[in-house]
Amino acid sequence: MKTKLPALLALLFLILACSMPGMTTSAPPDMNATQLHEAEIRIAVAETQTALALAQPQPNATLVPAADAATATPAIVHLTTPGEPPSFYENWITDRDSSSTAPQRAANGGENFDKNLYERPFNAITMDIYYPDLDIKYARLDRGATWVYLEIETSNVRQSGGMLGNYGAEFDLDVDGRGDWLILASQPQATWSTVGVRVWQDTNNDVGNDFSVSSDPPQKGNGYDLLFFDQGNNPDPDIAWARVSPHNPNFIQIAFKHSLIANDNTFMWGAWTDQGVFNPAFYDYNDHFTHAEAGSPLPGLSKYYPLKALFEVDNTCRMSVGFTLTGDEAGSCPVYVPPTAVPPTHEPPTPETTPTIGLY
Ligand SMILES: [Ca+2]
Ligand SMILES: [Ca+2]
Ligand SMILES: [Ca+2]
Ligand SMILES: [Ca+2]
Repeated sequence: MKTKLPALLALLFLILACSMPGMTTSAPPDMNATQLHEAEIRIAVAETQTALALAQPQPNATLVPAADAATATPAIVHLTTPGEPPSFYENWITDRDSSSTAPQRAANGGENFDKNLYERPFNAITMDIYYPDLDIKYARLDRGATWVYLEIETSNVRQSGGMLGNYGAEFDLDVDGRGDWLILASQPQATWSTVGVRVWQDTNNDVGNDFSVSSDPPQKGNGYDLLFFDQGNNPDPDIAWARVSPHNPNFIQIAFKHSLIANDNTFMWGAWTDQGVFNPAFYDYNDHFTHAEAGSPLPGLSKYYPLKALFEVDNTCRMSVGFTLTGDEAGSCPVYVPPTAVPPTHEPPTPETTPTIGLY
């Protein structure tokens, strides 16, 4: 037996060498049985470690395809950037400022759930957080040669600083009370950018359910169903932009190409901030939620107070562009005399106890 050991050693190491890339092919000539056993153990351990290593997820193997995919995504190349909005906007909407009633955990009017009008810049249930950057005070619009400019003036920047909600407007091109386009910009930055800017379209005219503007849950349709423009991802990457006004940190400015709305010059529009639900497929919210589900920001409506499923949202009544508002249009703002005068200082009528015409 002992005389055959060198031959066996040579054969074993030859086999192992063939199965272990990188292993030396030369076996020590004077290795005894104990040394041979130790060598076998070391080789077995090495093989096990190699097998375990191969069985581990290969970080580089998984990261490389992701990196390749990212590299393969075509970069968005912008050709046209908005200029400066006008110093005077052709169209104005006023909205209630709830900063003064926030300590009472209440909206300062401007809420009519049954007519799709909300004043809810608060968190749900406790209503102990008031978001001044979600509280619209004014909204303005102006049509330029290429761009339509919007400016949304909020009560203030968020307590933690900045404008951290989603800001935009809804457009009803055929004045039937059903919104046709919705633009919302998330957390706009200091300079014009398409990052966070999205445009939705309602392609089957079911925003508003059976009765436009008026609350008639349950919602049967799919609301805004087409994400038409997603942060520059569109054949035209320059359709819609947003920024914080360089002149005021609590003003949001949005610019979109007039061609987005087929250069329409007679339409209705209203402004939105939407953080809590932020789901265009649920528009109109007063069709998706019942009043009881949505809650109310008005303590006087004890049946519904406080805010529940519909929260951290504000919108305005709708103003006309290209024609004189009569006040009878669905979702219309009340008609003032003169209509573009300084915002009224009188107290508004009590919501939901007076005709809609006086609410805004
Ligand atoms: Ca408001
Ligand atoms: Ca419409
Ligand atoms: Ca409706
Ligand atoms: Ca739809």
